[in-house]
Amino acid sequence: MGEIRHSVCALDCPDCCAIVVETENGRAVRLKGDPAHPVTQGFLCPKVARYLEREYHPQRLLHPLRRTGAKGEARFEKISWDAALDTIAARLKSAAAEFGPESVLPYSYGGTLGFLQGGSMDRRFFHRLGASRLERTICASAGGAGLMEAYGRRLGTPPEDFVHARYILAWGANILATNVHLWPFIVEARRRGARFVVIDPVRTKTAALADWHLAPYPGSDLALALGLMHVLYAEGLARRLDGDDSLRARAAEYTPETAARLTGIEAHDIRRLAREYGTMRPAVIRLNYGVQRSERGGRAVRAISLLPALTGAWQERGGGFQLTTSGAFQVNREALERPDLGPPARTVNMTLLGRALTELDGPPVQALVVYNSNPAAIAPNQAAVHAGLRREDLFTVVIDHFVNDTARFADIVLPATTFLEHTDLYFAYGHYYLQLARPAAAPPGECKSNVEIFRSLAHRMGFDDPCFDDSEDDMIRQALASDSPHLEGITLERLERERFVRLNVPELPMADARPNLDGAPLAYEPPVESRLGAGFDGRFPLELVSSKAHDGLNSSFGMLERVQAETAALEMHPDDAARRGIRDGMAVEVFNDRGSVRCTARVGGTVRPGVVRAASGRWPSEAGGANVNLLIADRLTDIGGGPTFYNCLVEVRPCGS
Ligand SMILES: Nc1nc2c(c(=O)[nH]1)N[C@H]1C(S)=C(S)[C@@H](COP(=O)(O)OP(=O)(O)OC[C@H]3O[C@@H](n4cnc5c(=O)[nH]c(N)nc54)[C@H](O)[C@@H]3O)O[C@H]1N2
Ligand SMILES: Nc1nc2c(c(=O)[nH]1)N[C@H]1C(S)=C(S)[C@@H](COP(=O)(O)OP(=O)(O)OC[C@H]3O[C@@H](n4cnc5c(=O)[nH]c(N)nc54)[C@H](O)[C@@H]3O)O[C@H]1N2
Ligand code: SF4
Ligand SMILES: [Mo]
Repeated sequence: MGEIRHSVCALDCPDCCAIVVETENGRAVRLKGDPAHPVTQGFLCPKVARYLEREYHPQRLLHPLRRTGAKGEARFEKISWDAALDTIAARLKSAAAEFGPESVLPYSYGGTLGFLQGGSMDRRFFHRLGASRLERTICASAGGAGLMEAYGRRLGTPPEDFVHARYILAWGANILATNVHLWPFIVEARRRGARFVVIDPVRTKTAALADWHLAPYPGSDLALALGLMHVLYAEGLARRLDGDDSLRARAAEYTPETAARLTGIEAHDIRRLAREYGTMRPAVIRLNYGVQRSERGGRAVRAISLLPALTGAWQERGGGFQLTTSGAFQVNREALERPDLGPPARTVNMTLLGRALTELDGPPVQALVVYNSNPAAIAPNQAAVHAGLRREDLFTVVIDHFVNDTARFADIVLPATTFLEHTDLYFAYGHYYLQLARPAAAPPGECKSNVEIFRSLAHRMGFDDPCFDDSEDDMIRQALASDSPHLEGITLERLERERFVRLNVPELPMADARPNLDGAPLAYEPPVESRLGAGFDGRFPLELVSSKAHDGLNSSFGMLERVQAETAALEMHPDDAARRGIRDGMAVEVFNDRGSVRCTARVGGTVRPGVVRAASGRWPSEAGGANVNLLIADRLTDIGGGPTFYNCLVEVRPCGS
């Protein structure tokens, strides 16, 4: 029996699990869920239960590398840290001198949800340099904007309270895959008599276990929400609220018959859903991020989030709505990120990276520093992203655990530590516990943490502001020094002792929120790239949904064979397959005017006719150079400037036909 350490899963997942790590001689040998954590409850998802396969994978990056081949070829030689950091500092300085500091672009996202490794020394570094500022929109900004429009805050029903619900609606939420620690609360609620309903265009594992599964057309949720409001108002199931005239008027337009035409859900099912939702109390909606990755996604979230305001569900324990809990973690981000260190700078939307690298001028992007993200795999408009990364005059640095698809294009690649190997402070977006983790295992090879790397780079650039000498603990204390009541009484010492501490968030976090009931912006129009839209003049009749994989997490597990197999599959309805001469297991080409990707057909009952589904997170390098993001436009959402991954029209044919 080895030594027991504690850690926190840093992956981009609402659950933010507390982990018990068994170690031997500095090496982690087993990971388990912490039984003391109220949401982790002693178990991990299958991905992270086996995380050590990734942690100690033979391809784990252990040393700094310098490119020796052409961009994209992934030919490198090993170099020292000194040589790597000197090169980077020299190239960033020369780009800033010749083109101005805004020619440097940082690119990072959710590789880790730790405050320190996710956004502290790195932000200070780029702010001080005067680099372009990245708008981090790739995941949740449309939904976030929808919620802010509706309530001005981003809080939701705590997961523990789902046990008190009598009606649970999982709306664009594949709980078993992406939020599995909510599941035990749902199981318990159902044991006590709750009804569990799923709204998802795909018959996911979660949908297959529901009491009722409704499959709307992708991107049509705003119409469905308005149809539900119509019935709630018409049948006296919605409260009379001040200032709701325009919302009532808007909802009046969306009769169940109109909503049925727009969503593909039968009018009588819309009536029944509204009646159940309006009468079985407490009712809670778990909305996840599936809905907002579409052209009307932000306003769809706004409309859905208003349903509990109409029925009064926010006022009931076990009722309400959860998209995210992240708005509660109001640490002192200014102190962590220090935007005051440099001049104001232009912003670049990360969803438009392909255009930023190939079209942006004044100044052009001359240096790109990527960490905590893998844009060559996960960004839309992949052809432009790859073309940009291939530019000979672009200097690219990638900091990662692996030579992933973006690193294949890099001039310098730096080896980073994983969450098991560094200190961090964690927020969650699916519960209200703030957590601290200390290193549980020794970093292999020469891996260094993001904090350490950006600290060294700052010194090499000659940035002598004292904040670049801050230790991890200094920064945790600065982050906790917030004036938010949510953080009152939470100190580093207390986190050290208790590891996870519940924020001071009221039991009914949204009971006093004042909803914005303006119905004017809520008109629904089908997405351009949808069966009712005008995209491609009907030449590509299938709607592609590239939602989250079970065994992978974004592209982070793309080196594992079972994830490669899962993400290579294209789910099709038997009628669509038969019409195209496609049988289960056949190699197929998925294509539109933007390109073509090879997949393996899985013919079955998970999708309705006209919809195909491929799990996201495949490594382009394992798929002939591109994944489904080659087919996906960089059209932005209605609000929030987010991507529209789940509105994509394609056609499918057998390979070689
Ligand atoms: N196993 C696993 N877990 C993950 C991730 C992962 O890659 N794998 N990724 C993490 C990340 S980054 C995030 S943001 C979260 C996301 O977590 P989720 O939002 O739960 O994941 P998604 O698969 O994006 O979307 C959820 C469901 O929405 C459905 N959907 C797609 N389009 C629509 C639509 O128009 N309307 C409706 N009603 N439903 C729709 C999809 O079919 C999918 O089943 O998960 C995190 N957890
Ligand atoms: N088609 C399609 N595209 C999608 C999505 C989809 O559902 N479908 N989902 C979108 C969403 S919701 C998201 S959030 C994005 C996710 O996209 P990304 O945020 O790019 O997520 P990953 O691809 O997993 O890349 C995270 C990277 O961070 C690295 N990393 C982890 N920890 C550390 C660390 O401490 N230091 C450093 N330096 N690196 C670290 C990992 O090794 C990994 O390579 O993808 C988006 N793209
Ligand atoms: S459920 Fe989410 S937070 Fe928990 S171990 Fe898995 S990926 Fe990490
Ligand atoms: Mo995400």
